[in-house]
Amino acid sequence: MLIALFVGNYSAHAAPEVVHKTILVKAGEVYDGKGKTVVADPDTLGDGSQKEAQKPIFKLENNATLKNVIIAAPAADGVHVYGNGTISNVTWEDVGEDALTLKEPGTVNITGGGAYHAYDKVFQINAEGTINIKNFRADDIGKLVRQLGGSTFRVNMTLDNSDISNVKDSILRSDGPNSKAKITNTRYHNVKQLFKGFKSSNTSES
Ligand code: ADA
Ligand code: CA
Ligand code: CA
Repeated sequence: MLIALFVGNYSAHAAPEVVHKTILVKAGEVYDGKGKTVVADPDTLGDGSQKEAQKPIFKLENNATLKNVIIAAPAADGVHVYGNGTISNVTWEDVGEDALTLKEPGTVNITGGGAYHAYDKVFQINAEGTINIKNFRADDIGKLVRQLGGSTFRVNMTLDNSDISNVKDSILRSDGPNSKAKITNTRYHNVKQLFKGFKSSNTSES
């Protein structure tokens, strides 16, 4: 009886699913990975190195949700978000070029999950908007959030109730005088800088 149940349902150690073509999550839809692990096909999406112009494993249209997924190596260009997005319980075990990019203006809410071993950036913000990160864990990264270098569109970054360790550069980084950053209730270990490139009056930590 027990054996029959395991054969039917037990998938905690299943081989990762290799994604050959970007998975599109359409506007307003939910992709629930139910705990599965995915990796990119390095030949079609990207090898997860620091080479630019790799393809994402997931592309989220406006108001889409991605949840309960583990992204392992190679992770290519991770997740691209076009507009608002909800990311819940997604873990990047070994971040690729970066983990997630905001490609069009919107608000991204990232709750739970974590990101590990990012040579440079975890969350890349290439459009005006807000990124709220909560109950997150990150370790061995360059930066947790990076507003596109040299850009001055307005970005609002918040980080709450998280645990961040071994950060080579900074947790939240911008070059934009209009962007804001707020960290609350968060533990750090071996973090070089909390904020970089903001007007100091636009940052707060408590
Ligand atoms: C770098 C690069 C940008 C863009 C970005 C990204 O900042 O200079 O052109 O490719 O990475 O989205 O990964
Ligand atoms: Ca990049
Ligand atoms: Ca990228």
